[in-house]
Amino acid sequence: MSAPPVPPVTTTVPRRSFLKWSAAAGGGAALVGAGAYFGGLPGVGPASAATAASGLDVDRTVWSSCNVNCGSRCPLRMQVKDGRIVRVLPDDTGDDEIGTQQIRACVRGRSMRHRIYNPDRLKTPMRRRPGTRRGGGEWEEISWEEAYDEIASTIQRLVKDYGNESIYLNYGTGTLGGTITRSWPPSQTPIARLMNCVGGYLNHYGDYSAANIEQAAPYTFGSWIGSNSFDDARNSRLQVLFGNNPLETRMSGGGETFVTQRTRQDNGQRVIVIDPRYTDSAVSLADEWVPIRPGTDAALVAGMAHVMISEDLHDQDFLDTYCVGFDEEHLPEGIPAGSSYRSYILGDGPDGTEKTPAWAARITGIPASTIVRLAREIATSGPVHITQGWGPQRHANGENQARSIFVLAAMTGSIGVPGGGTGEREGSYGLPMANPFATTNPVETAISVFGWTDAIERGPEMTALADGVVGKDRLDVPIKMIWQYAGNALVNQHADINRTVRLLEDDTKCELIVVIDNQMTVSARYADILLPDVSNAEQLDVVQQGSAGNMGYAIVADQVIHPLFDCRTVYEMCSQIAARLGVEKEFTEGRTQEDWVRQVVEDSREAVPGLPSFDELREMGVWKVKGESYIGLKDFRDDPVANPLTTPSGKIEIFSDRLWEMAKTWELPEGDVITALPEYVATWEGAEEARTNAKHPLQCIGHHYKQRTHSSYGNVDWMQEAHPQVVWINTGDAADRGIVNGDLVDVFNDRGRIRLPARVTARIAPGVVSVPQGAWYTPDAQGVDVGGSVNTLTSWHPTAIAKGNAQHTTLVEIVKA
Ligand SMILES: Nc1nc2c(c(=O)[nH]1)N[C@H]1C(S)=C(S)[C@@H](COP(=O)(O)OP(=O)(O)OC[C@H]3O[C@@H](n4cnc5c(=O)[nH]c(N)nc54)[C@H](O)[C@@H]3O)O[C@H]1N2
Ligand SMILES: Nc1nc2c(c(=O)[nH]1)N[C@H]1C(S)=C(S)[C@@H](COP(=O)(O)OP(=O)(O)OC[C@H]3O[C@@H](n4cnc5c(=O)[nH]c(N)nc54)[C@H](O)[C@@H]3O)O[C@H]1N2
Ligand code: SF4
Ligand SMILES: [Mo]
Repeated sequence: MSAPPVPPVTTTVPRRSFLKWSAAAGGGAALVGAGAYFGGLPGVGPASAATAASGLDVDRTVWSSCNVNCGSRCPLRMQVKDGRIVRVLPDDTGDDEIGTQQIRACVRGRSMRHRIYNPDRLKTPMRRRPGTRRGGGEWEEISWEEAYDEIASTIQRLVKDYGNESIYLNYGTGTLGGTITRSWPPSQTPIARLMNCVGGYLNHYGDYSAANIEQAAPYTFGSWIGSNSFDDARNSRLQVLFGNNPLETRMSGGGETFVTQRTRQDNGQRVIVIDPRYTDSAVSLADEWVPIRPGTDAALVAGMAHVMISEDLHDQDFLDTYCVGFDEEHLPEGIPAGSSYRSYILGDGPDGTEKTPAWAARITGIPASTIVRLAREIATSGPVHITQGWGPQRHANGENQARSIFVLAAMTGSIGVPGGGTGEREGSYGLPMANPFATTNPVETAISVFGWTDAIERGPEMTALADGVVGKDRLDVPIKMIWQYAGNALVNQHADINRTVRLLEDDTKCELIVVIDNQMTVSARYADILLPDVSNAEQLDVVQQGSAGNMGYAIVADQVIHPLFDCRTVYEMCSQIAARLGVEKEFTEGRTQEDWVRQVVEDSREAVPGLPSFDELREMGVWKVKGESYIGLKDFRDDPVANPLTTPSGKIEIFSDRLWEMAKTWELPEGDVITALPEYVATWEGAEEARTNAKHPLQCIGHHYKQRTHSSYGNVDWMQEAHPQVVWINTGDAADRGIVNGDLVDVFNDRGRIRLPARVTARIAPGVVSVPQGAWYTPDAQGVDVGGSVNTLTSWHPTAIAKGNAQHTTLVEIVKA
């Protein structure tokens, strides 16, 4: 039997290349960024006249940016007085038109000073005091030279004893916006460049954001192709958002928050939001909110498909021409009868169950009459601007959740046309900026982004068929060293924190953990060596844009102030370690950080017509260009023969032959399944189990929240005050438990217990609670996490295909504390 298909690896084609969905920058690029650079600290940035732009008495105003991973990316103008940042102002270039809009920073970016000057700032290199427990909080200050020596000699020892695959670069997106300072994808980080000079490191594929949809999409579409960009909703009468909350997850005033609201305002399309929560996006955009039980979108789609098929409302021509597996006439060869989606819906498949609206209603919690009405409206308003966020896929059945929404897009014939959509997350215009700093990893072995704790615990037991190891049938060695640069996934952002912490406390397993951060984060507590990085206001970089509809932009974020304390740049750290490993020349190529930044801009000018020179860009701060709207799969729709998809059939695969094979060959834990069709699958700790689990009957999700970008900004006083950490609970569920708004409550399951105030609200579906993700794990003496991190409750259990994170699939109970 031939080797089973493995999930496509995303290490070589980073996911953030989604941002380059649309092709090249349009000709005749309009130059709209014309802000002034008022810079000039002696020895910091180029010298020019001091200006007081805001009326505040300041020495100068310097362009910087906010580089965290919120999907947006905002220029910031930082005002300096006596060497200290005293005020942070937003972009003042562009206008209020889509494509040239101002990129106004959100409340987090505006509070940046409180992150830069935070009491948690790391000041000097530190080492866990020898002989003490990892995570015990006992540190000794060491010199940079000692830190470099110890790291370099340990790398040499581990490479010799275990090989390069024992060294892992953990996920971290704290400086995602940077280029030389970029912390993800691992292949583009300075740490990767360093490790590649000495033989490489163990790769990961996927990311915590979208692991499941990324691996699922290729089975349907051949690759990740994105849905139509949000500005394209202007061509639609109806927009449907499945678990997509741009008003909170794309908060930049120059990003999707602006684009969605402005498009709705101009065009007046009807908007339906399907989400367990009445989100900020639903509040501002939606005509209708459809509360759904988490993890049940595939059942909702099936129920709607039943209505469409019964009433002949679906686009049969589209399905016949462009798709495989919708009906029996279009199944791949050799597949048994009854395997089509139509048969699944009508009860002619192996399970013999008709997926009626009443069937779907029982699972989703949405009334059958609503499902019928939605199906009719969605089927007859075409094309429908249809997108999903990444909430639906961050579930135990996340791959099928994602794929089912693609089927809805196909059944309505909305794919590849203006005003339509593929059902994926919205696409967005992006500039194909070059990155001459990135190098290639000689090691090809990769694990899923979510699999690293397993790789520490039982590395050599992990295989391709059971654990999704790629590039090898089985890992040779466990992880022995972790680099955690600008990330908090070592503890706080990974699942089941109590279990992770127990694993990390054993330093005979993973022998060296190096954390490079600028705050004493939850992950930093578990370092052996802690290296204090500068903030991005303390160094120069070129910053890549975030999602902003059909606008592209680039920022030169200048050095605003001198490094605080004894902090150093990651470029310097890596150069120094490289020197000790005998590869300094290979690492630096004789260049300074500024040389590299200049090179990035220079090398990008060919692919990005109109991009100013580095010096011009530095003056301007931000450069914007209006691009085209993105229409996912337009070429394929226009001519499916000339432009086939990269699926085996060249078509949209509603039934996937490859998944059919994998279902037979992959070794899955009891209860986990892979299905060739995007069926609704009841999973561990899912909606079905909630009904029968007397101990933990509530479904707990963890939405992305305004206070923070993940854990970043979580220690900022202003943000804590503006948007406190609370658990959302439905009014009825609260009443059943004697809980009133503001009560301190315990949320718990067998993995852990957190304590935080309750937000009693009708804005969340009954039976569902949401603990905004990213709060800082803070166990008290009894082990109760009084910081309220949802990952104290979540599970390590990976998803079936992607082996990804299912951090929105968790059952809990709540009591008054
Ligand atoms: N339960 C649950 N867990 C989740 C999620 C969920 O929905 N639910 N979401 C997941 C997702 S989508 C993601 S992307 C991950 C995010 O997980 P991470 O990528 O770990 O994101 P952050 O928590 O923001 O951590 C970024 C770190 O970078 C640091 N940092 C910021 N700026 C700098 C800098 O200039 N230099 C250095 N060296 N460090 C810097 C910050 O202090 C912070 O510690 O979390 C995942 N975890
Ligand atoms: N303010 C802020 N913005 C952020 C971030 C942040 O931490 N804070 N993180 C950024 C990052 S890295 C990422 S990856 C994105 C994450 O973006 P998403 O993954 O899209 O964000 P989530 O809040 O996890 O989920 C979106 C919505 O899905 C809903 N949802 C959960 N489960 C289901 C389900 O089963 N079905 C349906 N229909 N809906 C469901 C949630 O209630 C939520 O409103 O956000 C980015 N933007
Ligand atoms: S957190 Fe995101 S939206 Fe807010 S300022 Fe930073 S980049 Fe902009
Ligand atoms: Mo993410």
